[in-house]
Amino acid sequence: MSESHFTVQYGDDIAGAAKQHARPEKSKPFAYGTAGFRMNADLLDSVTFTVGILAALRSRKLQGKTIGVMITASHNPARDNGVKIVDPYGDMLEQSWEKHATELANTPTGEIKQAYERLAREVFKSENREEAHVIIARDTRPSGKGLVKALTDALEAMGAKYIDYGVLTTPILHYLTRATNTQNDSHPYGEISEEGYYKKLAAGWKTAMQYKKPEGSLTVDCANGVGADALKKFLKYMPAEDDESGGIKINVVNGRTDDPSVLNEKAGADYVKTGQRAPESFDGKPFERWCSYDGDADRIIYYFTETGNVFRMLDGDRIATLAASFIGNIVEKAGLADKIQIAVVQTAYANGASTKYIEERLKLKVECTPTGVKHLHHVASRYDIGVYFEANGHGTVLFSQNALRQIRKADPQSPAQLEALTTLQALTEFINQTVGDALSDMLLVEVILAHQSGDGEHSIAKWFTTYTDLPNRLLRVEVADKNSFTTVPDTAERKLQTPEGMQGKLDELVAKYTSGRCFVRASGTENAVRVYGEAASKHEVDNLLQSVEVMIERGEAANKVAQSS
Ligand code: 16G
Ligand code: MG
Repeated sequence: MSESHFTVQYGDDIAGAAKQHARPEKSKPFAYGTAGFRMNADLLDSVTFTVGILAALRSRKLQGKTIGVMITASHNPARDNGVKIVDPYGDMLEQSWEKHATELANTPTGEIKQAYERLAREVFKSENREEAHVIIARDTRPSGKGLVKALTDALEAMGAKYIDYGVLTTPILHYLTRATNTQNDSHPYGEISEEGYYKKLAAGWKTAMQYKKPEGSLTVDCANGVGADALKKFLKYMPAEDDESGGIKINVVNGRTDDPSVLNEKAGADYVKTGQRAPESFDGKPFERWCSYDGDADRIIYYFTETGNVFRMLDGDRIATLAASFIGNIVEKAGLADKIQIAVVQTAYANGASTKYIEERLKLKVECTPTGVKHLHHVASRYDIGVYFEANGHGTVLFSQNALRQIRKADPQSPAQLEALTTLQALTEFINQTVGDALSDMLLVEVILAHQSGDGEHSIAKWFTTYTDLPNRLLRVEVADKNSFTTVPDTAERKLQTPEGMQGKLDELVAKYTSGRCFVRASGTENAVRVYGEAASKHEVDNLLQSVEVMIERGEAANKVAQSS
């Protein structure tokens, strides 16, 4: 730590303000995890206060750029809440700052001022009198309002300027953060308002759909969360349902945001994905398109039933393959294939069949990263076009400056090339460049399906039959200490380092199964480990996962004996 002796500005009132948001004495250590702090809302007041301190500090460190703070616990039950920081271009807080967030959150209330000053010295290196700017939004949880108060009390004590945007989806807050910070650039990201976001998405949609009419209707399960409010507002900017160019009928279900107790209850992307089942209120006729958002609308899962009531789900892997194949195709049609490199970024949870399809059929590069949007986003941003999705439905498509330039300056040589370029340009407009976004991803899927419809077969059924998933299962195993499960660096969580010897045993087990694959990692959000497995048949995968569970439980039992003797 630097021992510089410059005067640390601001924060004089921080000690007094902190007392109003005291850290509970006996609380467990808090950690800024995969997606910020998330826990029972009753424990979050002091944590959110410290996030306010850090957000102001981060803004000053970045010459007064605007930092976003989102208060949400996504798909968790209504009693939980969470808080996370958004960096100026709309991506997640830079990883090296996560430890600062954790440290401040764990500082006893009486020592906050000293901790702030120590941290300011460490990160600023010299005196800093920048103005700090922060914008705030929250989801529909009842605890959100009180947490915003904790946050703004800290911002006021830090002398930061802030705007509280009230209830918004997570991706809209990310959008606003980037729009605010790029307003004076040659290509501003968009108007700095919630309406600006809806207008940008609707304009892109209209351009992409100018010659198309989607087949049938789409029904959206909004998990009784903030996505419902956003979607209803957004629909006012869309072409009329019966408009021949781009008109679409969108029904909203599970859109009750007036009753917090129903948030994420038997509904939403997580409910559908983890249970591989339809949400409450589902009454889809065969081949009708449905999708589910999660509680803060940054995840999406599609599904439909086939005749005979067979439930078919299209998860993040399917959206990634659909998007990569469509975008690859129009990039080629637009004559840009040799100027724009496309890659797909997945995690180890991606079904092996999707990876094989992308590599062998689409002939695109696949990268695998650890779990968590920030990791995928980071890698995807290295490519001209980076398609990234987690199987659970988090994801988006990123376009680099080079890709945008190539698309802008391309000179179409035929009507087909013009159409491909126009569609590509429209995608760059409405696909959220900051983070996965259920609303924008939904438009992406709908545009693609509309472009692929028309030969008599239902476009969603055709999408489903592109490849066949390998049978797979995900298990959650409770362990005494999930931190005793660590993975080898740079293996994207696919190999265990500890407990010692466990990976060897796992490899031996997996080798016994046809097309077997299995990995174990500690959850970043719960005190448990997750076991994911695939094999050629359902019977084999069930058998494999059962053996792995027994192996982990034996390890735990042996550990217990060793500790008590
Ligand atoms: C968080 C992550 C999500 C990840 C999940 C894994 C964000 C915005 N969210 O919800 O991407 O898939 O954690 O949870 O990054 P796990 O570590 O408990 O398996
Ligand atoms: Mg979410």
